[in-house]
Amino acid sequence: MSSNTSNVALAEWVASVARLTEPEQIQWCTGSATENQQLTELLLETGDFQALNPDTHPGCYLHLSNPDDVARVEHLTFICTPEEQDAGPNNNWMAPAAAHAKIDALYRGAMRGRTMYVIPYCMGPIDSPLSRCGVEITDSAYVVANMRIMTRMGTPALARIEREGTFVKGLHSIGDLSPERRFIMHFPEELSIKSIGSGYGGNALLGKKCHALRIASHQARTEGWLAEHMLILGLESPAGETHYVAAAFPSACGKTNLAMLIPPESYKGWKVWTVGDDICWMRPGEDGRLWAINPEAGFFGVAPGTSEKTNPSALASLYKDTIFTNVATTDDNQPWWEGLDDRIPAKDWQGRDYDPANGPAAHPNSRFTVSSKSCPSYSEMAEAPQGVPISAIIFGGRRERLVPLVFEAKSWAHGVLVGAAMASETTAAATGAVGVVRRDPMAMQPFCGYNFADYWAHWLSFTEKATNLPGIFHVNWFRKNSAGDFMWPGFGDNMRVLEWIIGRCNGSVKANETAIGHMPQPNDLNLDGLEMSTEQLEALLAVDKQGWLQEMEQIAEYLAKYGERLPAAMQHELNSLRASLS
Ligand code: GTP
Ligand code: SPV
Ligand code: MN
Repeated sequence: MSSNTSNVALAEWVASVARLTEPEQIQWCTGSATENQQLTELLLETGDFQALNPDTHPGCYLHLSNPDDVARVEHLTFICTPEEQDAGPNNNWMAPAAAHAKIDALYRGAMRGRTMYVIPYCMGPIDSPLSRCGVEITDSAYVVANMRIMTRMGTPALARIEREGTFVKGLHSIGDLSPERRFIMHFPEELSIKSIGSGYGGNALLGKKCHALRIASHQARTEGWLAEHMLILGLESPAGETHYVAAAFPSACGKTNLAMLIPPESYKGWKVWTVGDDICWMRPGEDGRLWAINPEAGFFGVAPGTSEKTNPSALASLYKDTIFTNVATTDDNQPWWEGLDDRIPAKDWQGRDYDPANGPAAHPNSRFTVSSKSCPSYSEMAEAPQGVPISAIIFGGRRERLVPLVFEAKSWAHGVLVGAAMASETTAAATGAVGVVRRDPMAMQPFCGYNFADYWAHWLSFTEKATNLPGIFHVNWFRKNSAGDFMWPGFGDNMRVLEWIIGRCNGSVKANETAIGHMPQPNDLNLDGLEMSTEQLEALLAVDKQGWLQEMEQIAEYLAKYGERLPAAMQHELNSLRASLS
């Protein structure tokens, strides 16, 4: 065993997991091309992969998951801290000893007849001081194939682990895929994760939500940085100046799309560069600014709605070396999903002949896994060890009503309240009802590895940690009119809002002072080439004081759940907002 690594803790952990799960063999992953080739052949043999049309989509494969295993499972996700209060009202909690006992019983013999893969990985550029390493043990070859795209996986990561001596331990088994025996457990104090019973996305690719958000948020708090559910983009102006922006929207609310935005035709010379589409790790630099890296190396993006019109850069990335999960296929075996184009699919996401009576052809949470380097807007800065300096932080959600197109927080503390007060209609990214408004502070409700009250206190503490903090903004692309249509065109046209935001950051545009924050006056937004009536725009920028007062009551009620632990500054911000509204 010890011949595979000089790190004794790693060798011992792998040996102990093997004793518990009893795999037929153990394979240490190097990340090499040969290894990936062999893995792909195996996945094709077992039927876990179907090759897609090699002429149109070389190196692309389709994976159809168990129909009971199609999204994250928040009710089966636990934070296991010694004290329940440390997990907070925002998390399901289990005592560590009870959690280990419960899940270890399910792991006993779970890998019999299977290969146990040991995947060393690095979250973030391999030579960045902001990056962190982990090792995932899994019995799913599909997980290995995805982790190879989503992280820096293999020999260089193992070398870093052996140099540094620390790593996050992630144990994953698909178990019997039964939702009754499915758990996603996190032990922040032990820097470890145990997941069983699901092979899907955030449940199984442990580097992503489990490590880079739940465990990392805990590490970030103790070490003075932030681990956030945010995209990172670079906005280059015609003058060649680039501003970096981080934005937190809940799952399936537009991060991948905004990160790859293509400006409207009237925006000659403007360009958006993609640094990341889902996760952002930020820490104060010596210059007092926040510097951010994308800990991931690939995109695990929502397929439905991705088209030449909405997100051409994403689409252009998907013609080679992509894993598609739960999409439909056309009669010539190309991947297909709702919103792609008007072709009629031949097979649905369960491999059945397509019949509209069975619902959408592609599962609403169907996804593509692709290297970020395949994206035409890929930013070389995604490899920069020091990260990129953040000029603005944007929060946003899906809100049919009330919440205007954009507003700017009056201060960092006000911005923290704006983030904490976020709400959004639920989506197919997690199991459960879709379209229900729920509180999703900083888009982290499913992902914060500790008590939100302590998390907000941590956010508030950045005024003491950094002297040049980014501005904080809130956007809503999803307002609807009485006919149920989106009032804002969204997608590429979101550039118009980004321009205003950058203008605010460098002091070149003015703003209206309103009760909820700073807002553009209608003619501050560049609407060249857009057909939009003055009434429509005014409606998008209106502040409905009565509606906001009601919203404040709901926010107050929500925050009250955190009791004594809620930072006093949050209550203070809330009180002053209410005062300005009445
Ligand atoms: P996760 O990967 O789950 O974290 O999702 P995400 O936040 O990256 O969301 P994504 O960009 O994949 O968008 C999800 C859905 O929202 C897709 O179906 C998009 O087409 C749609 N969407 C994205 N941006 C906009 C927008 O500006 N307006 C409208 N109306 N829809 C949008
Ligand atoms: C999300 O749900 O926010 C995702 C997809 O990015 S998953 O990796 O499944 O969490
Ligand atoms: Mn996400």
